[in-house]
Order: sequence, then structure tokens, then C-alpha cells
Amino acid sequence: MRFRMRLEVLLIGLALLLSACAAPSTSGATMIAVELGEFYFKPARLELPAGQTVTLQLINKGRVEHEFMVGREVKQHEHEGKMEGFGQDFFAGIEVTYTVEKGKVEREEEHGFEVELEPDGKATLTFTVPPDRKGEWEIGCFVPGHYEAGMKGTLIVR
Ligand SMILES: [Cu+2]
Repeated sequence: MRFRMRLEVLLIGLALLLSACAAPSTSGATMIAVELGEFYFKPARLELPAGQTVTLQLINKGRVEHEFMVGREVKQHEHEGKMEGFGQDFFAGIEVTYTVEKGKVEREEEHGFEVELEPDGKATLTFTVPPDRKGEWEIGCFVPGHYEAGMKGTLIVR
């Protein structure tokens, strides 16, 4: 009898512990999953809250390499007429912590912040959205021909 009581107490304790573990994270970080493919971003419209920390989870479900860039003022190559990136980089001055599998994340003076993902490639980008980024931005993939084929989206900071 005494043994059984202890077992019940133990089980109740265990149940409480498990429910505590299952509680939603209180860190408040917003997680947004974005799929890349031929030739789209899904969802094609992202909304980020200014001043908050967000994590974007990118996955390439397509059969070819894709890129994820965010900015304004699409630049056109002088000779070839192809779109090649943004004149203004959304991520300029933002510290981004990231993980990447089957791809790379780089930041270049000329092209700005860029994620390249091979098929099945994944990346997570975690950053705090500065209030000075409020407004509308464009998402694009600048693998030759992709932007022109419609691989673009909208990012809104509110
Ligand atoms: Cu692409």
C-alpha cells in the first residue's frame, strides 16, 4: 500500500515535469518557414515585426540551386540585361546568426547578404529586425533567369 502511494506521487511528479517541458517557448522568437522551388518562394509574402527577433527557416524543395536575397532596387546587368541583385540590401548592418546545410550563406560588399541552397539545402537565419527597416522589401532569387521567371516575393516589416 505504501509503495503504491509513492508510485502515484512519482507519476504525478513526472506528469507535471512533462507538461512543463511541452509548454510553448517563452523566448518570443517568431519562426517563419519559407520554401524555395521552381520558381517561387512560399509563402511569397512575409511579415516581420519590427524590434523583434525572428528565425527564418529556408528549405530548397526544388531540383536546382536557388538563392534567397532581400532588398530594394533590383539591379540589371549592363550588358546581358539580366537581373542580378538588389541595390539596397535589407540585411545591411544586421547581425545574422545562421545554420546552413547543403549551401552557403555569405555577405559581400557588392551583392549584400545572400543564401544559396542546393536541392534539399536548408538554412536558418536568426536576427533582430531593426525598426528602421519598416516598410516594404522584395525577396528575390538571382540565379540567372529565376527572378525573371517569377522567383520573387515581398517582405513587410511592421
Ligand atoms: Cu531560384
